[in-house]
Amino acid sequence: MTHGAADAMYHAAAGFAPVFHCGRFALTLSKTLVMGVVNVTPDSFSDGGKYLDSAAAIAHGNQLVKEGAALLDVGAESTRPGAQPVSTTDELARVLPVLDALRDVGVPISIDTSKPEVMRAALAHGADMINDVNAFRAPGALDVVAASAAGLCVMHMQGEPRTMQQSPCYDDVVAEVGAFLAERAKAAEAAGISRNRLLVDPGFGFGKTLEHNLELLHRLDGIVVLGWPVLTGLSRKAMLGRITGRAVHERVHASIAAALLAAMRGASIVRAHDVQATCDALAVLAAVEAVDVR
Ligand code: HH2
Repeated sequence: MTHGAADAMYHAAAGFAPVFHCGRFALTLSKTLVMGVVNVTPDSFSDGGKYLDSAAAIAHGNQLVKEGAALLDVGAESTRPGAQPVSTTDELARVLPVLDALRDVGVPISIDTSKPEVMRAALAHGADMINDVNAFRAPGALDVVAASAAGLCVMHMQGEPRTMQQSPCYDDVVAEVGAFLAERAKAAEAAGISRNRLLVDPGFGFGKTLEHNLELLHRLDGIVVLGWPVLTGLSRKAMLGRITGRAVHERVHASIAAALLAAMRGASIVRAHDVQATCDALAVLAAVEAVDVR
């Protein structure tokens, strides 16, 4: 499906407005936006240790906004396969100074966390969005976010990060991921969160083999058709390493290709480490999609 076709589908879907409300912001999703990644971690698969120091993380966040990021996603716990959990105290000590310093950078600040205590503190410090790779399944998570005006990203993961890549298994990966996302998005709506505050994400690499990831990307329209705007995170991921044979820092070109494919299949937001390159590629796509061929 083309990006334009996906837009048309968004408009056609009953009750769906292509505007994402997150905290202080309302983002129009008429073209694919880039969410820049700020990992305040020692062990992220993509850039672990580079931005553990808050000053480096803050400088990086500012740089990503200059490069064109329409949102920033600040995370303090790696979710890479085999990652060890981080305590609430450590996660807060990493996240809050960076959030405080980046809050007025001019774009929504998303916090990548699965812990309700971290969500609560981040929202009190002015976070505009919570991105939860565990889809707000922790007890109390939905209630914490429902009490705010924040946006939510509900992501699919089979299993948990420590073990999720050991034996991922699906009969129909698109149908199963889609059913899970619809169930979690409806749970959020039942908790009082309006539809225009929700994004769904198939969770590339989270409990999926290369074949599962490729099928999800190939058939992304099967997730878009659910009616919630779709966020995808393919940047620098192992699946791109498997395809190209490249190490993690040599996956920029593959990441751009994957982001473009996701955008062309209807992704509204792409989560990316290489923001400027991703924005350039999406600008070319938007220019081509804007051609009026009557
Ligand atoms: N991927 C990662 C982390 N958070 N959130 C969403 N919604 N979708 C994703 O695909 C996603 C995510 C993993 O990437 P990264 O943050 O670079 O690595 P790590 O988890 O090792 O910090």
